[in-house]
Amino acid sequence: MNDLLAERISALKKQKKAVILAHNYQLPEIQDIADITGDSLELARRAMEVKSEVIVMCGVKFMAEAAHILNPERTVIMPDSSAGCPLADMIDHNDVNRLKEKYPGSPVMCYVNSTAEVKAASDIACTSANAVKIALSLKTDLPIIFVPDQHLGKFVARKTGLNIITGRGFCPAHRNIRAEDIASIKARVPDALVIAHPECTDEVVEIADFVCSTSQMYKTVEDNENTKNFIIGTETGMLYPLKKCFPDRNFISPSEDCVCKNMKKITLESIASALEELISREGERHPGHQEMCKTATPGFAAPEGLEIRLPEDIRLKALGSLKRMMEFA
Ligand code: CIZ
Repeated sequence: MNDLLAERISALKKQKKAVILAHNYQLPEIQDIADITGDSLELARRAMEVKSEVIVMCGVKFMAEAAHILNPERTVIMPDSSAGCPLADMIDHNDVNRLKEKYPGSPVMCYVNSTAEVKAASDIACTSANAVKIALSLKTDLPIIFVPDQHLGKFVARKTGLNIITGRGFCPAHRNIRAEDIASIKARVPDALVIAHPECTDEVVEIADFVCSTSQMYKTVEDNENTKNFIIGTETGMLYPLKKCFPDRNFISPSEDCVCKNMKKITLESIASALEELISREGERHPGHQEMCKTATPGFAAPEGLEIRLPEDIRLKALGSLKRMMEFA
């Protein structure tokens, strides 16, 4: 069944000159058919290099927005546009503006897991892979405003010693990882090293041997060549690419509940249907769509609800934050 769908997607991809980008947290079968996999930083970077007409973003909405912001001449679609990020939606640009009023002159750093409006209201974006480096580069005596993730913000504050005012957001999936579950696995597998994502709670981060982004987890496993067992404190999807890369190691998830339901909304069926819908609508124009599509492929109209496209003023302001971040990529 999956093989048939994969073949169908491959033919549709050729027909539509599409490239498939998939986040590390996607279902295994999606990672297997993707042209590019990685964390949000890698996906954003690779989206900028893409020459294909269509980018199919298999991730959550802020990732598709980032691909569009960085690459407006491509058509960016999401196979399921209801795949949002609860963390990103915990703050809006009004909250950022209120913080700016409260801390005048303070630089605003936003985690890439944020809406385009929040990025547009911020000075610089960051991912968990470069947040520490970016915070240190800000060279300010004022407090740094960090939104929306409180746990990543606190992690950066601890690592840098900087005064960081954090938002109150959190990732509901990472909150399901509990320090006591890690401790009970360690009791059974005492040699296991704990690698945790900085979106985890403070208690988990405290007992972890390493705290890093998903892309940095590969390097951590590689560097610890004599270790067989690793407890991976992040979304369970990450175990699949780690096992693929290091088949001789064991990766243990501390919680079966550390699952991002939004990431799992994208299926092979939804990718095939999205591409089919694009093809069937080719050449059509929806009323009022022409203006929105003026940077898209000529003669091409992406179905409403599938294509991610932002008002140009927001896109340009958010581009500033993302471009400044890319200098640290
Ligand atoms: O930055 C990302 O892609 C996320 C959400 C996690 C990570 O560290 O890779």
